[in-house]
Amino acid sequence: MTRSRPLRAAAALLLPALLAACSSAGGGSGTPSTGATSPVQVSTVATSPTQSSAAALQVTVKDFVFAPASLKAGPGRTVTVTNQDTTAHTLTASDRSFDTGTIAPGATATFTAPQQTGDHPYICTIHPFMHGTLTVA
Ligand SMILES: [Cu+2]
Repeated sequence: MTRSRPLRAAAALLLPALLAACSSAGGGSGTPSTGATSPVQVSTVATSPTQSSAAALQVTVKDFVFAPASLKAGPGRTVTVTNQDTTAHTLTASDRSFDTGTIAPGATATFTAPQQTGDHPYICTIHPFMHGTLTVA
């Protein structure tokens, strides 16, 4: 069972050699499928974190609900609002410090987060029962 493979070459090609050895030595015992799924899991994990401070700030309106209902943004950040509903909405601060104006169904608008830190409740002026909170911090 002594292999004559040079150690220098084995070191340079360590991972490919191991994978190749695993595949060829497995002989269809099911081992290669485990190795094939690993990269897929890694890429899935890499795309999961979406709440980065550098990521675009986004509110979606659907079924008369702001999602997320509470959003954190830095002062002066631009927040994008997408209306996925079948009726027009607004996203308007209760103190009018920011306002998208009327957003038609399927349209997108933006507003600028105020400089004042703290919680800024907002509503839809067309449907005042719709509400959310922008936290500037
Ligand atoms: Cu509305």
